[in-house]
Amino acid sequence: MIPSKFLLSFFLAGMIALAGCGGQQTPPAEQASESAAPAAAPSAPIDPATVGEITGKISFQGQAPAPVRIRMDAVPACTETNKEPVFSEEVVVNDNGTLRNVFVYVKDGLGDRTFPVPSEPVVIDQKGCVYHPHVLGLVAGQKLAIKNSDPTNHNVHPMPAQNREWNKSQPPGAPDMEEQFPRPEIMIPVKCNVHPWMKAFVGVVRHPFFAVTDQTGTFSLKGLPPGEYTIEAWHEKYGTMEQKVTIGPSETKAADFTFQG
Ligand SMILES: [Cu+2]
Repeated sequence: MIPSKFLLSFFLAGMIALAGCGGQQTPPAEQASESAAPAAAPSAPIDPATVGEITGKISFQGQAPAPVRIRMDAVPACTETNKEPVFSEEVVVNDNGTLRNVFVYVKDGLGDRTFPVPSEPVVIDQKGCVYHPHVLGLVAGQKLAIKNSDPTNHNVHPMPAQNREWNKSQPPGAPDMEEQFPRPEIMIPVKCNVHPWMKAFVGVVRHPFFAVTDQTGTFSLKGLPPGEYTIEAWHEKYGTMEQKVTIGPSETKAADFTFQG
């Protein structure tokens, strides 16, 4: 006697075959999930209850280079704004032995998560023929508002590799320029075609986890979901360093870097 289970599966197989012949194009289950995967894999939502933080200090080791004074005496419109001598910001070693103007960001580990672009612009000002700030970060697509606070003409000229290059003149009193960089890029140098000493660097990332070190030489990347991250620290003269940091739910971990002078 043929077991009834066998008969049942035989019957079901026949039904499926018939359904297939009847033109009802129902793909097998595995195939369906496979083909839907790329589009349907939504970025895992970030649970605010379990987010953590990566903090760190960017130390400088070695002999700090002597400050380099910027000579702009030939341009009165630049000097009259600056009551004090102006020094290059290429290397700024803080009093506590840390390094300023280091761009620190999550290089890897966020998977396919997407993040909203902040509606507030990031502001860069040209004042005393110096860019303020010298190093800044943006989310890809976020607006960059460029001010000219000087009584002289500037020519803003970003030189990206991944984004579109442009250069635009901004006369004194002109309204702020609003620009954006749609693609992530570490880092975009910005120069002024009129004043050769003017330099700034813009870091463009696709998420909000970045920071620029100030006079404390420290950084903090808050609101990170638990995970394993690659953190990169970039400096315009000393290059890049990276390290892996794993944070568990609600954990704070340190990622310190030391740049060699
Ligand atoms: Cu200029």
